[in-house]
Amino acid sequence: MTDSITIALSKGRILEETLPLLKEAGIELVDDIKKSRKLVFPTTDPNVRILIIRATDVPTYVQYGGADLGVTGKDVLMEHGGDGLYEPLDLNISRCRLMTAGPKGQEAPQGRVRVATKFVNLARRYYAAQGRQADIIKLYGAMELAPILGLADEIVDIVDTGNTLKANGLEPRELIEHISTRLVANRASMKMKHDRLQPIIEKMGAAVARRKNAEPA
Ligand code: PRT
Ligand code: MG
Repeated sequence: MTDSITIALSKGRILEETLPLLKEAGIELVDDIKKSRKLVFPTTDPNVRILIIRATDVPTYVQYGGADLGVTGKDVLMEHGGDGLYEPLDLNISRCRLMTAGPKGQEAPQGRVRVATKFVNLARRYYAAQGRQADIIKLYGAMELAPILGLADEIVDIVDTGNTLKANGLEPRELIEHISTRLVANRASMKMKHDRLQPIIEKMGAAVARRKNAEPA
């Protein structure tokens, strides 16, 4: 049905900041998600349902049309690649930086560098663009351990306060990209369901703008 809309949200830290923005677009969850084991949730709009899935799965669901809209980090989108996706809105939430990092006081090696990360595609592109030879080692978490245990010379990871790096004897080296959470849309849905999606995008955009205006200068 071209009238019903599915929105894929990332569980975890992004979710809490996303729900108020959706609410300002007139979409509210009916259930208490903390008490539920459901994956698909009805909303106060009978034509809108919400999926709550892993951040890294959001681009895939939206790309293949399993969801019309999605909310996920720019880091996840850069790693996934943009095929089949529009990115109509920067939600300006869960902001952080994607950086390289290594042992404190130590310089990156001159020749080949061993890099541990969960962002393998992104890291490969970054080091290639820098003209640096890199062996990329895929990890699924706790990247900070890799340099300590001699697995890698550097990591590519998300940095916010820098406390995690510091606590593990690492320091940030190069900034790869400023990251924030984005609204993405399926390309076919943007055409077929334009009249349904456009008002949601506009209202969320207005909610983001109101927050920006309320921020201290
Ligand atoms: O948990 P799961 O494996 O499913 O995925 P995830 O850990 O990527 O999800 P989640 O919910 O933790 O993060 C989702 C998104 O939040 C990311 O894709 C980023 O776009 C955004 N974000 C914002 C962050 C952070 N800030 C952040 N600080 N994601 C992760 N971190 C982690 C980082 O990996 C590191 O371990 O926090 C640590 C660094 O924080 P500081 O403050 O110590 O520097
Ligand atoms: Mg996590």
